[in-house]
Amino acid sequence: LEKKYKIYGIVRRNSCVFNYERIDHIKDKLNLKYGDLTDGSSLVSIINKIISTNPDFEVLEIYNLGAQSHVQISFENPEYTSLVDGVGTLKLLEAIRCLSVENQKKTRFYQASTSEMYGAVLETPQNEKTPFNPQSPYACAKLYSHFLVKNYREGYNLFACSGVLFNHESERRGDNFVTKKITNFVNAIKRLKNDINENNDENQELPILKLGNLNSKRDWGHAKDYVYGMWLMLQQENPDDYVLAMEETYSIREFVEKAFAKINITIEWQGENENEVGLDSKTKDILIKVDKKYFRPCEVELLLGDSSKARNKL
Ligand code: F7E
Repeated sequence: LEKKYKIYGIVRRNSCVFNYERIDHIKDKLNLKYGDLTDGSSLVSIINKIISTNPDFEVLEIYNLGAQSHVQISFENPEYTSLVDGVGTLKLLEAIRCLSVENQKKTRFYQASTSEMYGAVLETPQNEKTPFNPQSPYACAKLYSHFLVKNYREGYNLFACSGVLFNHESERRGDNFVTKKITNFVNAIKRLKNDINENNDENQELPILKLGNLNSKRDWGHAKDYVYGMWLMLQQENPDDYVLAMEETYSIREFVEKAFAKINITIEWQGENENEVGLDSKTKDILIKVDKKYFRPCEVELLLGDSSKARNKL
């Protein structure tokens, strides 16, 4: 919007509720259409509509950020994840391939590839040349899309780029991703402690945060910077793939400790593996418990990006 683009977006129909919460403040400035990545004809008709209502358009940038993006849920819904995150990309690329040559030349495509494709990493740090070793239905579907983009770029000369993005977070992150889960909880504890102090209610029980693997490490950045990176990829003379990463890695355990430090609580860890707990070192209240429900059938233990190509070229 800051760049004065005319923006179209696709929304999925949901029963009962409008799921616009995260875009409510800008919704009136967007042209939203009902569609779905599993519904190829909806994608074709939306793209054709955009082109026919803007006959003199200079560039059409298509950002494919749609996905069933939760890694653990992809083990529970593997087919749906593959259809949206894999075949959905094929449907979009086909919609672009079938445009007239003139319109195709004005269309640029961005694919949200992911550091999850490195999986059980074969090299550290990970860059564009690192071999992939995916560990979830999510990562396998994304890898299929990643190679499709390369294939359509080379085979049909489409301006199509993949950004291999490491974890990118913000206040809009969904509540069941680990950073938001932890920060929401720390916030709730802070409020509760304030209430307890104000009401002198020392019998009030504190809730417990249940987490999975505390030792996996992620290279986390801020989503806003990464979106700028996506846009830069589409402004280059030639399409290419790029890794975007902060080039620093931290464990979930360190994230927990740093988040609690913000409200002056030092976490003391006791026990091991699924019996591990985290206590407030002063009061000895248990604040965190490991719950094996959150362990994944295959875990991605370490991600650390090398984004020198993007840093040099973009
Ligand atoms: O997990 C561990 C979990 O779900 C991070 C998506 O945007 O980034 C994201 O994927 C780590 C994992 O993100 C809990 O086992 C421990 O090691 O926040 P997450 P993710 O799986 O890294 C990549 C780049 C994407 O492409 C994805 O779409 O944290 N972990 N305890 C936990 N994770 C969750 N969700 N919940 C826990 O209680």
